Amino acid sequence: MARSAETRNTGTRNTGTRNTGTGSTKTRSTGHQTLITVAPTGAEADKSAVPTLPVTLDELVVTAKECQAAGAAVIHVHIRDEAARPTLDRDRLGDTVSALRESTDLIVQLSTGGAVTDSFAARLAVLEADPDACSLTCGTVNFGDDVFANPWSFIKELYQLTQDRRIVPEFELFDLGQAATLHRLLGEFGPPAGGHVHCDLVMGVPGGMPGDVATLAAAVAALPAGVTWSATGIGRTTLPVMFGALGAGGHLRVGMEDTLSLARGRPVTRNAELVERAAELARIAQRPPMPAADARAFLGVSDRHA
Ligand code: KMH
Ligand code: ZN
Repeated sequence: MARSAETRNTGTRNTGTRNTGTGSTKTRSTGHQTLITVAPTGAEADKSAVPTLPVTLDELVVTAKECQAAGAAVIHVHIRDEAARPTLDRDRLGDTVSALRESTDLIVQLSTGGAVTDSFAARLAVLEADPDACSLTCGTVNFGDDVFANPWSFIKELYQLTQDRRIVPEFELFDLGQAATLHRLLGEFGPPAGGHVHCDLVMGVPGGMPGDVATLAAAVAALPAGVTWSATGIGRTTLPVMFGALGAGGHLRVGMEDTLSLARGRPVTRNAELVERAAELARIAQRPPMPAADARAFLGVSDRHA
């Protein structure tokens, strides 16, 4: 395999050194800042039960601006239709990418996970909206009472499309075995667009890996050498995962896709509350939020504003 160095697990991570198999080794200081991604909407929460969930384009843009001001650099986007149901409508996705680019500097990462009911074809077609980045989940996982399907055939097709279109993937891992699939993907198909591998550990999904510090450490140890990673804990696992990730040199994803409470009896009213809390903890950890411009260089996202 061409990328044996990439896929070898050397146990050294979070050093800020990238060597992702592009043929050049670049050293970047990454450990002194925290990349904060906001996932404001998701596909699961119900607007009628959570009226503060941003579901319209206007609501999403307002949320994005507030979250950028609070310290977010990336926005992980799911969109909704007129009835606030999840959709992968091509035109709506395109309008969303344009509006977010016009009104913020955030890196626009579209979800290719969609909802558990979305077809593989519709999920692949998300890339036609030409986002800066997209999520790419590295395996199938039980998802509450449902199944979030990501067979190898889909993963590799999606990955090659991201390479063709120069869209930077973020590798989402919901379970430890998905790290093995990430090794296989990089080994067989080479580095992603932008040359850098960044993962997001999505922890605490019922059916996926638990959201605790021991599992976080095991997941990080299973990643390919030289990658960077964020973590998010669903629901009550939000805080343990956030504290663990900050302590281990990782980055953070927060947002109403993942948690709807700040504490028992304190519902989230604005995504920015979650970003503000993450940013404050990052500052306490002496790793302040990474500005969007730095995040572009860090993730290898080209500046499509130019
Ligand atoms: N909504 C979940 C089924 C992603 O955005 O890529 C999948 C998900 C992952 O949220
Ligand atoms: Zn998502």
